[in-house]
Amino acid sequence: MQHLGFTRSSVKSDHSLLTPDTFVRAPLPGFTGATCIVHIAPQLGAGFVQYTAELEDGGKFGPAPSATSRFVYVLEGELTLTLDGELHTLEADGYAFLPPEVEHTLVSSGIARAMTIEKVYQPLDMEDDPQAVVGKALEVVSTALAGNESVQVQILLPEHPSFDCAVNRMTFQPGASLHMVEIHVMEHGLTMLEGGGTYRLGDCWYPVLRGDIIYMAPYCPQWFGALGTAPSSYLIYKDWNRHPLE
Ligand code: UGY
Ligand code: MN
Repeated sequence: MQHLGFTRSSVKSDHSLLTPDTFVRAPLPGFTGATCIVHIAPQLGAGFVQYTAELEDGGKFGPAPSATSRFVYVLEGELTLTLDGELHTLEADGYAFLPPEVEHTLVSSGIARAMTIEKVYQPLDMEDDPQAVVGKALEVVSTALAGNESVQVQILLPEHPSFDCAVNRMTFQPGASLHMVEIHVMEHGLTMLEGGGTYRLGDCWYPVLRGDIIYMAPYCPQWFGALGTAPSSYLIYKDWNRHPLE
């Protein structure tokens, strides 16, 4: 469809907003019956990769690159994860964290879409590697952000120093917002899961909706206010638990 050159997508030095009308699909090595949209990558300045895998019935993930952890969050459909000889069914809002070099397969039953985040794992001298995690986001306990009950956070990965990243689901009631403009060393990969509102990124304010992806570089000023009549939720990745010089 011709949009006369208009899109909400925007790529700036400290942030990117990527909207579905600009997504370009491409194969990744080892995937079968699947195509991927790489939203965020080192080519954008990020220390991680975030992509949507779109799978046909029986479509299969390829291996994660070596020394790399993989986080998978099912957006639509159903994936079967084989891990340590056990089968796990991941339905919508189901997720898994797979530490580096952990043998696994991920196969779709029917059409499925999954958000995937991969990063080279940063070990800590004093810690063993992190454990694999399989969970259902909607069953994870939620807590109010900074005492504000209208902004809830679900922490999807264990709060243990062996984990070098965090992935949270945040839910805002209509009209709720982050209580401050955040500026921090961590970078973010964000997926709008439902609803929408206004995202401040750097010195720009954007309307954002379900399906949009945002990259925030370290120190990118950020703020979100939810609009509409139903809650807004997003999945948000950040590097975590590591010294910036390591
Ligand atoms: O965890 C975070 O830094 C989160 N509050 N950031 C954000 O929502 N943009
Ligand atoms: Mn933040």
